[in-house]
Amino acid sequence: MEARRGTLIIILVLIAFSSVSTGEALSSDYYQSTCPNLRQIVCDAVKKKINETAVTIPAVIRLFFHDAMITGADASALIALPTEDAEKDSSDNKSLAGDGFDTVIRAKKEVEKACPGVVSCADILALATSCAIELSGGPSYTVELGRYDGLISKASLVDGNLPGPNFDLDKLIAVFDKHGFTLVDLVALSGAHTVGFCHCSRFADRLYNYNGQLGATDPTFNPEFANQLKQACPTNVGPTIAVNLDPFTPITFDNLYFSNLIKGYGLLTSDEVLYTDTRSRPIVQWFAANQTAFFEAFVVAIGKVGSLDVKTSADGEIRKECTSYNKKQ
Ligand code: HEM
Ligand SMILES: *[C@@H]1O[C@H](CO)[C@@H](O)[C@H](O)[C@H]1NC(C)=O
Ligand SMILES: *[C@@H]1O[C@H](CO)[C@@H](O)[C@H](O)[C@H]1NC(C)=O
Ligand SMILES: CC(=O)N[C@H]1CO[C@H](CO)[C@@H](O)[C@@H]1O
Repeated sequence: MEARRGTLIIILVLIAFSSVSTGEALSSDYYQSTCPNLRQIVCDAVKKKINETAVTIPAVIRLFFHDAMITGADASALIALPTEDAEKDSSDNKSLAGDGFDTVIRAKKEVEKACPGVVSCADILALATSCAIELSGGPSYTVELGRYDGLISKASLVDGNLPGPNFDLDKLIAVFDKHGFTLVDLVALSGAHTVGFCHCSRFADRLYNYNGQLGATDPTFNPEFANQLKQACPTNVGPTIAVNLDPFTPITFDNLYFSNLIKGYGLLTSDEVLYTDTRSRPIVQWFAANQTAFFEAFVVAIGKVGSLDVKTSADGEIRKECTSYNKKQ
């Protein structure tokens, strides 16, 4: 009897903990009394930054995704360490645009003026992402809040945990499934490639070395698009040269990404495969035909991104500065 009671208590404790880690601690009115104008303050900072450079939009969205995939949505990707072995220092992260980091740092500064010491950098990043999406024509959605900032940021945790541009659908599913994303989530989230840039090196093999065959071009490319890309990205191209992920509406968050895939205008293997693989093709066709359906699915999926491994006061903190832990570690 005594032992059984012990088991019961352990089970109850486990339930309590698991409900925290799945993000049930989050709520949309979390800062209602401590920082009532939070969303406005963050969106104003994002707007200001977009006015300086449109790269802000994709940079913030991508930063949010990368941060959440590694140790959860806890702003661990923002940590800068003198030892240069934080998440942001990983080779996978090399291409995260500095403007994403800068946006969060600036928004935090404004938030601290209005409501000092209460709002996490993780929540500011989640809000900034939703502002960037809305300001570029995407869906408006309510952001669940109450995340704490993480206490762990390690480059070594990144490798192998982010999807790669050459992944086929099985590999993409493997990475997303680990975090509980469905195939519809995966396809909807990939729609974030409706904005932003991509460096030539990420798809050069599709143009010049398809399947390891020198001179071969991926036949799933639209030939006209492949020719345009060869001009923008010649074989001797510099490492800083990048092209738009969505060649038609690169700074508008719309469903053209999906019509592009149908026409062979997907830039990365991981983009085009969503159409060429018959398992995901119907979802691509659905989103290409119906932007509302894409937006609805995207809002569900980005909500899941934001609730990955949420930290609490027990395993996180409210950082004073987004790029460093409060206490020296
Ligand atoms: C499905 C698997 C994914 C793969 C393989 C992938 C890969 C990539 C690659 C290789 C780039 C180009 C980076 C560069 O050369 O600078 C990129 C850019 C980008 N990705 Fe993804 N990504 C994926 C999913 C996502 C998701 C889920 C999001 C957000 C919800 C996202 C948001 C972005 C954005 C906004 C950019 C443009 C960044 C910029 O212009 O600064 N990606 N992605
Ligand atoms: C946008 O930038 C211009 C100068 O480039 C400036 O005059 C204007 O006030 C800015 N708008 C906002 C909302 O910051
Ligand atoms: C598009 O999707 C929305 C949301 O799922 C749905 O309500 C609407 O009926 C769809 N429109 C068409 C034309 O199928
Ligand atoms: C934006 C940013 O901080 N990028 C960093 C990613 O990692 C490399 C090192 O691998 C750094 O040099 C970059 O500054």
